[in-house]
This record gives sequence, C-alpha cells and structure tokens, in this order.
Amino acid sequence: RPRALSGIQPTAGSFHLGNYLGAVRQYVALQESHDAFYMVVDLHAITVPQDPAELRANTRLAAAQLLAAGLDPDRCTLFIQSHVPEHAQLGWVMNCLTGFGEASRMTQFKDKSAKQGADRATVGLFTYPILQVADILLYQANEVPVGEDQRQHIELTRDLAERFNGRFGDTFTVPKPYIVKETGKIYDLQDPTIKMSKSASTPKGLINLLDEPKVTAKKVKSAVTDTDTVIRFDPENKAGVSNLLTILSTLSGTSIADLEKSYEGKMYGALKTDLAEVMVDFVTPFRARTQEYLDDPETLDSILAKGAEKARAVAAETLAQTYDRMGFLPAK
Ligand code: AQP
Repeated sequence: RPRALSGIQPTAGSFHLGNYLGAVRQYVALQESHDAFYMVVDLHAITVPQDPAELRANTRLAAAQLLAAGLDPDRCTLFIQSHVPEHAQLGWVMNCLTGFGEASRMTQFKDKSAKQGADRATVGLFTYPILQVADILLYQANEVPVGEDQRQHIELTRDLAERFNGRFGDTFTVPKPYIVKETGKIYDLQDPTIKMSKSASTPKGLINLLDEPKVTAKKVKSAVTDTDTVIRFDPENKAGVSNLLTILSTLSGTSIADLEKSYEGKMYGALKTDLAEVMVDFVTPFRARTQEYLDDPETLDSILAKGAEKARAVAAETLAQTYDRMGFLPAK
C-alpha cells in the first residue's frame, strides 16, 4: 500500500469547512487505500503565540474532531506531532539543506508575516515549511492530502527530498500532493475571492464545524452571492454561488450539473435553504461525536499513545538512516 501523510493545526479550536472539505475528508478516504499517518501538528502551532492551557485543550479537541470526522485508529495511525521527537530532529537537518532565498519565496510566510508585522513574526514561522518537509519525509509518504494553499510546501518537500537523495544517496520517497480539484480551495462566504480561513476578516464568512447548528445555518443564509439570479457554476463570474454549489455538491453527493438542473428557474434563497439544511445535518452528528471523544479522555489518550508508538517506529528508522548517510557518528 502506498503511504499517505498529513497534519492539521490545533490552533483554532474548531475545524472549519475549508479544513474539512479540502483536507480531512481526503484523510478519511485514503485510510482505505493507503498506509495512512495523520497528526495534530502542535509543533507548527507554536510558530505563533499560544496559551499553554488552550494549546493542550485544542490538541485533544483536534484529535477528537479527526476521529469524529471518520478516522479509524484501526485503519490509520493518528498521533500528536510532539510525541514523535524525530520531527524536530529531521527538521533541523532539513533547515541545513534549505537555501535562505528558497525559504524566503514561500508565499504563506510572506502573507502571514505581512499580517503580523516583520518584528512579531518568529523564525519558527519562517522555517514552518521546512518542518513540514521533515514531517512528510520521515514517513516516506507517497501522497500528501492537503488544500491548494499547501501546494508550494509540497513542491519544497520534493525539491529537498531530491537534493538529499542526490547528495547522500537514495533515502527519501519523493512525495506528491493529493489535492482534490473541486474542493482544494473553499472560499470565504462573505468574500468569495479569498480562501476560507480561521484568520478571515469577519467570522460571518467562516463556517466552524463546532458552531451551534443555527449559527451555521445563519451564516449560509447570509452568504454573499451576486446581483444576477441564475444558479450556475461559474467561478470566474459567479464566485459566491459557485462556492455554495461546490459545498452542496460535495456534502450531498449530487453532481454540480444535476444541482444546476434542479435549481433552474429558482432563486438563490432556495439554494441557501437547501445548503443550510445539509450543513446542519452534517455538523449535528459531527459535534456529538466530537463531544463523545472529549468526554472519554482515557480512550482518546490511549489512541494517541498507540498512534505515537506506531509513528515513532517508522520515523526512528528514517532518521537513523538519514543521520548515517550524512556522516553522524553513531551513539554507542
Ligand atoms: N479554505 C480552504 N480550502 C481548502 N483547504 C483548506 N485548508 C485550509 N483552508 C482551506 C487545508 O486544511 C488543512 C489544515 O490546514 P492548517 O492546519 O494549515 O489549518 P489552518 O492553519 O487552521 O488553516 P487556515 O484557516 O488556512 O489558517 P490560516 O488562517 O492561519 O491561514 C491543510 O491541508 C490546508 O490546506
């Protein structure tokens, strides 16, 4: 079986709809076909300031949401990044193989550091993509399910894997991004030209899966559309409507073409009412399942402990081989 690896940050508390449709949904699907490793990336979370108690709670909450979304610990390896110290160790090695200019070209860092101000952005935020390289290469992943915003980081991972292999001999699998075209970028409901993101300018554009269902329904109903009246998939001219169609199509399993047909002659309100209903049907059991995992921290912690053990076995082997290839003297 090919390997899959991905990670999600525990920073925001609730996952948002972009996280789910762009990434987590694919995590669930790939458990069936891949030897899959998924982690909550707490080391990445601290690239921006975190309150310790909140980080701890949000890390458990992220793991609970992954399980609620359908990850099955018998069919995949679910763990917390900091439980596997090899991530930080291989991260250092990768830092030493990455050019400063090369790292400076990462657009996510440019965007985030511009928002924070150059003096407040940490060196950790700058090297975030390099730690991500280590995350992926440690598991010899063939495919990395992510949203479109991560494509550049996977490119960097491929470059560094090839660079290392070229210099020190074949060591790392060169991974491919696994990005679903339709849902690789879910847009903000209030500004459908930007991606849905936890740092959106207004919370009204962001669907948090753990919001009260009635809040979710309200956000759907106040989504920005356009002054036209036709329900048609046309991302360039009708970004808002197209985003709603994408979300409805994915959650309901109905093709966009069939949706367009069924909404012929109908108003935007009909589309929003249906989407609100589908969203509520989706988030209601998701919230309940998440709560069940949170209510049983012993089970959750034992799943994570087993996951870390399985992950470490793979990561330790890759790290040992890497150290050896680079010429580190083995510890006796
Ligand atoms: N809008 C999106 N559409 C599709 N995929 C998305 N992802 C994020 N936003 C969208 C994908 O979700 C996975 C986890 O991302 P993350 O851990 O980087 O989560 P995040 O930082 O909380 O995501 P945000 O909201 O995008 O954060 P900010 O506001 O900090 O930039 C990834 O695979 C990502 O591609």
